[in-house]
Amino acid sequence: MSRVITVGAAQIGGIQRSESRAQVVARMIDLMKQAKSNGCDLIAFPELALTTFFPRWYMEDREEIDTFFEREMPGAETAPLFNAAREFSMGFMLGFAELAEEGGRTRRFNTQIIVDKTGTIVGKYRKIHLPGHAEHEPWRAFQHLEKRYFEVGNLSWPVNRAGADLHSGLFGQMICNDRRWPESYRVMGLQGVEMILLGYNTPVHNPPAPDHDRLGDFHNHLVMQAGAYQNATWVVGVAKCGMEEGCDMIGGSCIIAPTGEIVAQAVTRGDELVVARCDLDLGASYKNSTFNFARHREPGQYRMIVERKGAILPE
Ligand code: CDV
Repeated sequence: MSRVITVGAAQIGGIQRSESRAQVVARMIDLMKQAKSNGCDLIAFPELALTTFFPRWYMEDREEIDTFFEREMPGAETAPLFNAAREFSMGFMLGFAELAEEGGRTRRFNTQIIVDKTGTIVGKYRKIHLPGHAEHEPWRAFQHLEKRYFEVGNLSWPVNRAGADLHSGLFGQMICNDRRWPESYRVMGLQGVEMILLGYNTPVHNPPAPDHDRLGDFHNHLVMQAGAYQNATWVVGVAKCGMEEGCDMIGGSCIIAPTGEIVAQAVTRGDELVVARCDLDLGASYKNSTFNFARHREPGQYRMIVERKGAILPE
């Protein structure tokens, strides 16, 4: 039986601070309508898709910070996305700031979920590689305070089987900076992942290393293509991009096959739907040959990867 699903990478242009969630959700529903007319089974939105990328500002007032977080999912403002999923019979992936009451305390995570065609949440991931800093660094053109506003995710990288007409595909997730780390992909590769969905917000300018700025688009595709090939999986990378509150962010949303090839790519830095037909079995020949993990991996020789954090140079 064919296991082809049609996937839409729903790139979103800048969201300004003055934009309400209702306005953003309306933009997302418009992209879902386009996806419906393109026959999509699944649509993927960017990281922290419901608001502007707030970690660019230093804030101390907890009430102000929490205006960017969701206390429930779906909540009143996000319910239309779940209703559209059911109406269009289309799954979706959504990134948002999550406020959770867990273990008797309030916790804040940079979170992504996968929702199936019946509007049921079938996968949840909390970002593990949080870039940036925790304290105000006024020398920067803009802040990147993910280490201040979020805890490190505590769910590792789960791979979830999605039924309800997503061909029992094995779906994994990562968020933005995770895509630069091979460990993120490999933990899911070891669960047989067939498609990784990931959203990102990547400024063109990198304050600690401005000489990298000209390479932002190249590095974006480099890491996702390598991760796709080395783990024989589809990778769907979705940007929030363009000019947002004076901060310019890269686009380049794309759908990458397990061959490592980009099969569809955005050409704008605004709201744009990128569509591809993805055969979930395409990675099988790689998983059975070059990347037959059970046959060729040598985990006994990889101990340093989990035992050591930073590099220690030899004498
Ligand atoms: N949102 C991100 O994780 N952004 C980082 C930037 C700060 C480098 C990224 O890896 O794209």
